[in-house]
Amino acid sequence: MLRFSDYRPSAFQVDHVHLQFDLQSDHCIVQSKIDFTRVNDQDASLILDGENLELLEIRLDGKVLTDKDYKFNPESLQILKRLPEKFTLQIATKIYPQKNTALEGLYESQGIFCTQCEPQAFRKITYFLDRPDVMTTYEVVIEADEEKYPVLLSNGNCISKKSLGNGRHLAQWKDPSKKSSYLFALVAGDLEKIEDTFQTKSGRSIKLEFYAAKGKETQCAFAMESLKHAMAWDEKTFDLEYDLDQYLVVSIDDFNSGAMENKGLNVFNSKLVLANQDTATDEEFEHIESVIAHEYFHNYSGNLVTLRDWFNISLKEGLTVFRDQEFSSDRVGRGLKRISDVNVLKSRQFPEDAGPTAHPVLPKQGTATDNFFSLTIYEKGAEIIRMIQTLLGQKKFREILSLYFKKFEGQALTILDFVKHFEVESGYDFKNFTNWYHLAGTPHVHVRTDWNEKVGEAVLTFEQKNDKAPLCPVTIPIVMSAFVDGNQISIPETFKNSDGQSIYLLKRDQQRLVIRNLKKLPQFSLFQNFSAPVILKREESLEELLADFEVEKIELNLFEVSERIYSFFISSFYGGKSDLQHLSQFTNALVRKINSKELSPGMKAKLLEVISPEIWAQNQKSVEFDQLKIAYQNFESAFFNSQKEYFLKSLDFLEAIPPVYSPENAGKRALQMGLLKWVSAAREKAAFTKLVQLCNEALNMTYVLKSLSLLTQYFSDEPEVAELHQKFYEKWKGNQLVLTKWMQIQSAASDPGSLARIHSLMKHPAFEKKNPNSIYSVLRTFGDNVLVFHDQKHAKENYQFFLESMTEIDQANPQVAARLGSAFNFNGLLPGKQKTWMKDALKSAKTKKLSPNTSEKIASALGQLE
Ligand code: HT7
Ligand code: ZN
Repeated sequence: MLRFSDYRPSAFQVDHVHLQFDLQSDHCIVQSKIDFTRVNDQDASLILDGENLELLEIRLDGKVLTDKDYKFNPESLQILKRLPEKFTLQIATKIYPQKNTALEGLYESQGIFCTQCEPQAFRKITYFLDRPDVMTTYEVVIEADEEKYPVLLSNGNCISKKSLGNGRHLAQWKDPSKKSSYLFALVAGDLEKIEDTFQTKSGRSIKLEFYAAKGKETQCAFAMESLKHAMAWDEKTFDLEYDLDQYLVVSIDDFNSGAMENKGLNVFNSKLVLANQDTATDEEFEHIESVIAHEYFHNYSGNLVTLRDWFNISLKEGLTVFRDQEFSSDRVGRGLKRISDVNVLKSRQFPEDAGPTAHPVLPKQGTATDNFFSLTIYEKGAEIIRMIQTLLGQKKFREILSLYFKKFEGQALTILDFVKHFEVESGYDFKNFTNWYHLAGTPHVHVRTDWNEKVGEAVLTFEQKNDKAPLCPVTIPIVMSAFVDGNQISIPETFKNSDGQSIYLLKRDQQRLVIRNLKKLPQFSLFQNFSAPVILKREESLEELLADFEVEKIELNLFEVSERIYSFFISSFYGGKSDLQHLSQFTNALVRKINSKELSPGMKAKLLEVISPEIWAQNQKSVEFDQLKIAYQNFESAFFNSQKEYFLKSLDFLEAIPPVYSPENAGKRALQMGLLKWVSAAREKAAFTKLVQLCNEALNMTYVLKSLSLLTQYFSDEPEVAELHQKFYEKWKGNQLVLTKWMQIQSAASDPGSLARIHSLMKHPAFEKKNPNSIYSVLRTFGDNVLVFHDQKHAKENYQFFLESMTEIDQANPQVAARLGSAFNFNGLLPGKQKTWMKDALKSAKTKKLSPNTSEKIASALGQLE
């Protein structure tokens, strides 16, 4: 078990490291030369991390060590000899990248060598002090076959390249910046590139290069533009200029996660860097822009100011997510971006925080460091940073953050150092606030409004409760305003941040806010822009919500009002009732909003989205998912029928929007397809015709994929749908990225034959057993599809099949297998039978030989059910 409290500073510092890689057809020899200095603890011996390494030789200050001088086991290498103050170790090891299916350390993907060292896989390459607080400079020599691997890359600058005359060549790279070992990278392959430059604020010219397998490099053009936007944004917003002379990005097909911010040499999952109009959807363009920015922003938040240890990972991840969210807000629109970020938080992070693997943003312990890369660390971590911004106001916050990067460059910090910096610079007391970092679980905030007409007094009663941390209140900033007859009134007990927002602080379990001298009960707008990551329960009637829907001006809050209205209807259909009168009142108001000019098309599309089952379920104690599925179906047809004519008329479009991606075009397309979804959900013939037409004729992947997805979801019985699938497959047979999306829409559909379809997808030639994208697109989509996965009729088989697949994948790739564990987040809500079936499937999985990553996920899922 890893424990936060076990942290000790390293007794040795690394002054410099030189690495030599000899890449051969079935192995690689790695020779390291590491200069050490003892920095404290005169008696400590040197213990280096290493995993699955074949040790060939060790030299201390040039002299070969004998096996009496050192001790090694599968996890470490200890030097037993007394070490001087300063010394150099040379270590030769042999590794097998071609056999590396875990995709950690050095591995080969489709003929390209590449590395993934975060968090602790540098130790799979060579023996080292593989911990983020050991930062040093690197020099790297790569030798490989000249024809097969003409491109040889590492961090920093290429200082020489030469042919060795025997069919092999070498390249030498030097990284002038000190970095942690998790940021080391090497790539070798037959790659092509596109190039550009970025002129920094101070006038330096930075060389930008994107590499991909031959023929695919032109698909990096959008990502290149995104990078330039991100570089300019970080200069403008935080006065952060890129520090090296070049910035390289490589696209790789087999990659466990989205991308990696290695210093000066990012490695990207090809799905997050390759895009063109024919093959990528609007959502993907948006996602690519934000991930390119995220990895670039890590250059400061992570690489230059790094983390002391892996418990503090949110220091860089939470902060970098916050930074990429802010960047994307400026690119695509603040309101829409906030809606989609809050949606990720509510539909994915909240379930994680309520599920078996719930943990604080600053965890105290863990089994597998890999499992720390959670939605909680990333998304909740970003929300905590956002609350700090809310408390101080954006201007002040940005000044202090900018200072943080300057002050701590080259250092390894903790989250509490970060908060301390804000405390010192702002004078704000964050003492109680830091509980957000230490507690697991999402606080539920209950708000009641009481109105005493006689004395003209309104009382807001707030209560916070967190099942995972009872009796531990957190400081919750509630950004709020109140209106009487449309005029804003001032609210007592609030303070204003530097942006002029009024903030009420909920610090205790229960608080009352009394507003006196009123003629009328005000209309309150609470938690503006989702000012704290809480589950809000407001005692309010559908009438009140419908009234709010008419007047709410903040996009995020308007969306949330619509979400709560949808929730009301789903609950009544789930309870076997329907409320058609209110439904038509809502859809009339919705149609008015869609027809008006006050909202953007993208925002109108958002209002057409029904609350997701994952979010709806959050206020329940137990859920019969099959009944919930029926409730959704019944609601969908009632919703359509209440505006049948309007929806049918909305189909009069084919593709009037230019196919090119832009946030505006994306919003317009989203609205068209949002309307078409409702007609499809009612299984109207007109929708079918339209979808087939779009599928056959549209020039843009957003239309094609969305149409095929709606056809699969609502018209799977029509023989034409199978033909369209076949046609799609034939057309895109050579393009694995497109086929991954194609498999995903099939896996996401919720008709009764789901498991059979998952089986056949996994046998389909499009499914690549060892490719993480393939696995995620089929299995993770299936496991996270709550209405299908937990359906009573099929749950038993679903669970068994899912866990068998998970444990099989674990043999080859533990990180990917463990990530499938998100399927267990709803276990706490399952009805009795499903609980038993899930327990049985988990127990049988537990008997297999599992990696620490997967075993931790399975054990906690089981623990929650027992
Ligand atoms: N910092 C990167 C994390 C990452 C990762 C973590 C575990 C296993 C594989 C991984 N690949 C990349 C990505 C990021 O947050 O920017
Ligand atoms: Zn990151």
